[in-house]
Amino acid sequence: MDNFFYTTSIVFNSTKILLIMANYKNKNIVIIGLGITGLSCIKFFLKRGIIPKVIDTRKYLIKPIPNYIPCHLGSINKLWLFSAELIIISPGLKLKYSLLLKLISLNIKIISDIELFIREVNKPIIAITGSNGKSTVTTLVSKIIQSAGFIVGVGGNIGIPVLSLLDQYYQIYVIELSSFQLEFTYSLHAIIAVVTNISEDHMDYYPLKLIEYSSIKYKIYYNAKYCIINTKYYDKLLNYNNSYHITFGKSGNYKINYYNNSNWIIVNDNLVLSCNNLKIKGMHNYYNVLISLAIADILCIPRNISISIICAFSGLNHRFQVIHECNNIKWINDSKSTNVSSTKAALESIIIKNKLHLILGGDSKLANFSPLLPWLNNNNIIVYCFGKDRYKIASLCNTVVLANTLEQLMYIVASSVVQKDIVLLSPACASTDQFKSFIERGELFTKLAKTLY
Ligand code: UMA
Ligand code: ADP
Repeated sequence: MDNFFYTTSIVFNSTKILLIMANYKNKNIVIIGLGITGLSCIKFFLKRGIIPKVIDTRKYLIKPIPNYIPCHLGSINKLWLFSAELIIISPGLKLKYSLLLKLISLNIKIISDIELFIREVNKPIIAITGSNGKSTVTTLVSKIIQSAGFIVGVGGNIGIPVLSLLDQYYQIYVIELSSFQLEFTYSLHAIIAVVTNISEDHMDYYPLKLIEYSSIKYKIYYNAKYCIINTKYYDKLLNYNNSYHITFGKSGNYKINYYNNSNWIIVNDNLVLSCNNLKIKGMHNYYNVLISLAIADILCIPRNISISIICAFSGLNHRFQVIHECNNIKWINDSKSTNVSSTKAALESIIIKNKLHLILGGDSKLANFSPLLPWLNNNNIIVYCFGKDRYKIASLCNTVVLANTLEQLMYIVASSVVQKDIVLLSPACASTDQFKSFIERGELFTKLAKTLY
């Protein structure tokens, strides 16, 4: 088994793919949610000569739609739902469980845009989910595949609705999937599937908490040919018998070991690359590299290509990114940290020379912040909290600086920092209580860091 990555040649077009060319003609179809997903679904059906009904609980449209499409705004139109044959649900829309159960009991099919997409494509899909690291791995993997000469379609939760990928020719797809997208996806048969890691997130949405959330994430492995599995969870996943298993983590086929004063990427016990050669830093990012290399190896991409792309990759914006350095003070934007474990990963990656100014806050999604306790009560760390759940986080700290908004806090931070300090925005919360997205939050932090200091 050790050598199978290198002896198995994967010819993309020969991958066994279950093609379900669904026929939607004359069906009563309802799309719920009119964000970028809903709009891509409308386009999908109109192209096939089908006019769906559309619903959004918001009172306004983010983009105009043709006026011949029946459109219900401001609430859920239950009459439309109960008379539908097929419902396409957007990931940001959470229907009440009781309503979902009733619809399912009436044999009304509820699917995601991902399900629509899978039914249309006949090229291999690499599917990536997890609590953190999805976008980083999705980006790195697609860069490697592209450098190897393949035309790669990248989409999903990363911000590009998958249905928009149908407009062009691709040889392979790299798709990032959220738990909300996986929940209503049934026909996925990825050539390679990975769950990067599992930690608490979106606990406001899952009544059965982590068990429910993680079992939805693991759906990605059903019918996958190669399952890349974090050794931490391997025991729970032994029943995926019909696929090849490749493990990564502290141990496994792909692992990180400390050797000769440096962390090393090790593959099947062979030293492959010193982490000193990487631009992205932190153990969490080294794990992202392990996954990306494992995927590239399965695809038989020459190692020299994979390694040169991995070494050149400097990470994505808003993910643990130094955005300003002045007077020996570093400002780090980690606005994409929307849960506790990504903030923990950031804190574990920082070497504090003087003081760390840690900015937290936003919508916690019912998170438990206790894993951050060692940092919340550390004499070298000054904690600042803002946003909707600031008091919840503050209740765990001995001392804390509080303000309603990020902007107010930034004025206080800028007047307190001295040489060798680090300022870290790693909020551990969603941004949506005060911002359109993590991007807007990160951009405000960057602008204020550069103008106030
Ligand atoms: N909304 C309503 N009423 C509705 C429909 C939506 O109030 O009827 C609200 C939602 O609560 C949400 C917002 O509108 O706050 C957007 O929801 P949406 O389903 O319309 O979202 P889209 O614009 O289609 O974007 C979605 C994903 N958004 C969510 O899952 C919230 C995007 O992931 C994804 O990039 C896009 O589809 C393409 O696949 C974003 C995200 O935040 C980046 N994902 C979460 C995460 O990463 O933690 C899961
Ligand atoms: P996702 O798409 O899953 O949200 P991103 O790659 O966008 O993941 O990173 C989101 C946040 O998680 C950032 O703060 C980033 O620094 C952190 N992060 C990235 N990879 C990991 C990982 N493997 N484990 C923990 N945190 C991570």
